Amino acid sequence: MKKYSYVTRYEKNPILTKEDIPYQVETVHNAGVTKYNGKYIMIFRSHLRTGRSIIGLAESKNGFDFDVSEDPFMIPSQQPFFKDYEEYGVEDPRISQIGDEYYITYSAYSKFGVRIGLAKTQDFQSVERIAFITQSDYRNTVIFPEIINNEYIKLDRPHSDISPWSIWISYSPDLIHWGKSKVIMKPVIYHWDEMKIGAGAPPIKTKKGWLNIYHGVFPTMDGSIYRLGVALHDLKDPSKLLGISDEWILQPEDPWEVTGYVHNVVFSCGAVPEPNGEVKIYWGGADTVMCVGTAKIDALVNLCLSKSRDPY
Ligand code: BMA
Repeated sequence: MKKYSYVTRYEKNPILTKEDIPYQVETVHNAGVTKYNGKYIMIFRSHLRTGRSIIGLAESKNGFDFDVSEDPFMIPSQQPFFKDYEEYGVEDPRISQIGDEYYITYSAYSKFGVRIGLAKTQDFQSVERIAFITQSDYRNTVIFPEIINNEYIKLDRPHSDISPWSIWISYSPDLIHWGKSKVIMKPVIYHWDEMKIGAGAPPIKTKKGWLNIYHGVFPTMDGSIYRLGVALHDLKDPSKLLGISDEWILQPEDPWEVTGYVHNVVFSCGAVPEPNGEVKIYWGGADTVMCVGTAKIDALVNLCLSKSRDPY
């Protein structure tokens, strides 16, 4: 039978489970991944038995076999101010390299809601908090890995009852002060991502546009299904959507994606483009384990352009 798959799963998935972690955790999922010094660095979320999350670090020579660091990489901050907004945990990190700096966006949970923290590192040994770059209730924030028209650009996903879980764009001169925000993409009824959408990996530059690997949620009588899809943003004006694939590229199918801490979830925070035209896509399976697969960047771009739905 012909296989209609855009993403080829790595045959040895899952690539990281809680058994691989040298400290006590219950899950390993939703990791940001980047290349640093010729290696792949993964920073992943883990639930503790308190139900709160921390972020660990692993590294790899080939992007498939990862060694985990002895200690967590980010735990809720004890610094004044940051402390107030991270008390309930740090989640779902994404990494964007701009020049020599690696910027990390993460969800910070506290009794005041969930907002997005921005931190930076140059060596993945120490990490410095910069600012919170949203109020609450925001998640799924990615920063474009390039300054465009003299501005930093981010996508994020505020929630409101009138316009639930849509993707917005904002601009900043310094990564701290953000403005000119506008909505660019919404979940649309009777499509695979009709309930919620959110940017996944930081956008990847291609010849035809910025490729945004995002997640879409579909409600069923058996709960929600988290899948991955793709959208293409204009290179010079990323607020302009050139195409949004009306088909998902990955859905929960392997046993560790279908069953786990939260069943029926594939959720990506990181993808690494390779010189051979492929992209390694990393995703959390059922909020429990880490998985990886490869896709052809051209095929994903063509999918956005050839089977497109309207942005809202
Ligand atoms: C979202 C976030 C993600 C998680 C997903 C599925 O709301 O909490 O971190 O992977 O739900 O549970």
